[in-house]
Amino acid sequence: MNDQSLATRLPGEARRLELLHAVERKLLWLSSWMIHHANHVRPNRDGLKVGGHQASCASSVSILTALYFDALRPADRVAVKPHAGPVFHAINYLLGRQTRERLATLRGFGGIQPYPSRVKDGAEVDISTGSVGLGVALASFGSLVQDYVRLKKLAPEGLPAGRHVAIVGDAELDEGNIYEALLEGWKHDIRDVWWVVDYNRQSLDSVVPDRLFGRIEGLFRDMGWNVVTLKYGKRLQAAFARPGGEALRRWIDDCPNSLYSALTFQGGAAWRQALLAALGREAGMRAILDPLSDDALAGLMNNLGGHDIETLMEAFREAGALGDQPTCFIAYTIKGMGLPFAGHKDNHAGLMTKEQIAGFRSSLGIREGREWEMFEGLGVPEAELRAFLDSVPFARPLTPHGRALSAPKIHVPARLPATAAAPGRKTSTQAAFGEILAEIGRGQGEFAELASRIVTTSPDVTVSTNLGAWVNRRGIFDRHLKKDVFRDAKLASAQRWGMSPEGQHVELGIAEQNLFLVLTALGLADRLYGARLLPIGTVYDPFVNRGLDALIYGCYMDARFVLVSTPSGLSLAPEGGQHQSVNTPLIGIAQDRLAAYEPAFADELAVLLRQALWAMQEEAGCSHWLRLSTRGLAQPDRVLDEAACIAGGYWAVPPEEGARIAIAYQGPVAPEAFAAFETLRAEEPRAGLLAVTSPDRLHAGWMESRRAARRGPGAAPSHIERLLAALAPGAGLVTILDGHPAALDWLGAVRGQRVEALGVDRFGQGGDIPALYAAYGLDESAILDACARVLVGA
Ligand SMILES: Cc1ncc(C[n+]2csc(CCOP(=O)(O)OP(=O)(O)O)c2C)c(N)n1
Ligand SMILES: [Mg+2]
Repeated sequence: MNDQSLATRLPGEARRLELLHAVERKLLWLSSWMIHHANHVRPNRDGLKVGGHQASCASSVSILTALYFDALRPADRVAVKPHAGPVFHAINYLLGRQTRERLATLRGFGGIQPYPSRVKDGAEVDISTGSVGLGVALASFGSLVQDYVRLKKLAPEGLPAGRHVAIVGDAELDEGNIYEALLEGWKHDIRDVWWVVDYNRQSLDSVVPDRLFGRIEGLFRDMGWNVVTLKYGKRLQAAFARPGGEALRRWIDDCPNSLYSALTFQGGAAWRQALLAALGREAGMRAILDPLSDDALAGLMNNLGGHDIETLMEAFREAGALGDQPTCFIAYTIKGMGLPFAGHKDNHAGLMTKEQIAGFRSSLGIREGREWEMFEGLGVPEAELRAFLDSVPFARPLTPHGRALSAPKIHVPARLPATAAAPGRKTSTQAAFGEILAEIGRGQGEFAELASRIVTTSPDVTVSTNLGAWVNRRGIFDRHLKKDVFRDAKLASAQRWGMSPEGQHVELGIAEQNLFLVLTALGLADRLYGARLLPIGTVYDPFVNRGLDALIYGCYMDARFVLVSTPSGLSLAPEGGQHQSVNTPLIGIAQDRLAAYEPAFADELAVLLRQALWAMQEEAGCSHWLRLSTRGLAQPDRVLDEAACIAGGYWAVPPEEGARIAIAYQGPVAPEAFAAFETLRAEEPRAGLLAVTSPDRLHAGWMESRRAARRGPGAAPSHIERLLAALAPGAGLVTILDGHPAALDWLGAVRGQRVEALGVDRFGQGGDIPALYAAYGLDESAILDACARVLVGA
């Protein structure tokens, strides 16, 4: 029987299944071949293993086939488990969204990334994955943001709502952030989210413990999720329906994960031996087993739900028809399914040998030299498969411009409202932040549009980071209207806590990873949901570390947000060492796509917050981080050099020609720096006082100008080079900040100057500011001592 006659004989749905099986085989081959090619065919110049995850890809091929070629719709947003990246690229190749040439670049310089990356692989990737657990959680928070945008009618007219789907490795469910996201998702009543667990019972190192999933399933149900377990495929189900079949089912159900994996690896003969030993005397069992060849028996035992396209399609369709309840599919799979190391516990990074891939190739009917060809070896007429691929619902364009949406910029007035603190009066950067935001929150005049697009979020530190007044004006977001019980009962409270779809603050529980994931989802709203939001998240500065991987992830995705971390450093004195951040200025320097600032005064903050809201919308912009403090400082009376403040620093007191020394300060230690400077000036009248607003921007500018200089002559000097040029070449520098001294001591390298670096390099402790600044060397006398040392060159 040739293919054509098969096509005409089978009714539509059955033929569709045939075509899906062809696609499934092609994806298994292409993902295996991409990895093989990268490791064994492409020249290797450094002898390093290139790597890749053939087994992990094979495990998810059927799930991805059923999703992409049947269940998904164009507006759906997907997070593909990191190690199935090659399958994802192969899918796009079949859908005409990836070129054959690019497939051959996997893991190469400028090529396809090992793990799907929005920024590097392009807009086909909805959600980057790689750090396990984060992409999964982002799928949930994406649905929250989609609701936020749609309920406020900010989404483009006619753009349909999509479902958020994550394909999840089972070991990802060991990551704590998954459960944080589940809890938060429950609180926000998220909907239309699917997590499809590729339940191969294997992680990187080994086999996942039995019974764990019973627990995990219960957890999902408790959080209001629908749980669909796909344990058996159609063939196994048919076997169970036969006499003796129940015993077979029981045996499989009781079989430890590690034994099942080992038998899968060993194949048909081992299966037969094990089954006969355990069940040989059960009535009907021989009738099931005996007619099957070893290969057919292995095929039957491997017919798990997650490898059975029909079972998967049915499950997705049924769940889709049920409504928008979040659903977790636990799809039983075999890691390495269809490959020589199927089921072997060490297969995570295993690669097929040249002989094995050659055998695999010929078993699929693919001729040598035609490995990349789309229709090679499928036994399906090309025209029919092409027509099928063209008809795939997900292949329909979401917009005429593809999957990447965009949204117009929001006007940011040239100047944000000033604080009420008059010159000479004390205020802190944190208080000023709350005040400025509250003023914007009035939404008056030129601030109306800006106010409507700012969305704030905070992990249970909304009030203590001074967002309270803003929240009182703009309300808390919830899909449902929830009254403020205290207010309705007329009980006095400074906070209004009513919730509604109009609210513009997303209140989170204390889970900093969730904060950064929500900021990430909000910060991609223009590209994912067609509406521009201006997200601002607040967190205590030390606890940036608690969510750091998610923050890095958000930056890697090029999400755009403003992070406000406050309070920071020893300056929050009585709170003690665990709340006193030390390393955050260094993170600010090191983190790509995040411009980190630490203003000292309210006027600087107003300029920098305005800059953040504007620059985060620019094509070549990035996210911004403002490290703030609760220490009240007397506000200066001056006209600020805004451009210099944005570029990272300005001379508070410019040095005079031939200056032998300068003090460079950052943040809330400004009064100590000013006081020491006054004393210093009595002896060194030409000395300068440098206000640093961002070691990160200064350093980035310096690096950039050095790179430009390496490219050729004519590179413009960086901002810090221009600033320091005012000093005599041999002048010394004293640097000081309430944070790690390494954030500023590099200033000495710009022109080869001697540096005395003051800062905090040990855990803090409780106390008041005078005691702590004295103990950690941040007070006036410590600065003057450092000036003396730098002047004498000791
Ligand atoms: C946060 C993080 N920790 C560790 C790793 C290294 N790692 C990569 S895959 C993996 C386990 C994968 O197991 P699973 O999620 O079950 O995927 P599959 O079995 O489908 O390959 C680990 C620990 C990582 N990518 N991210
Ligand atoms: Mg696994």
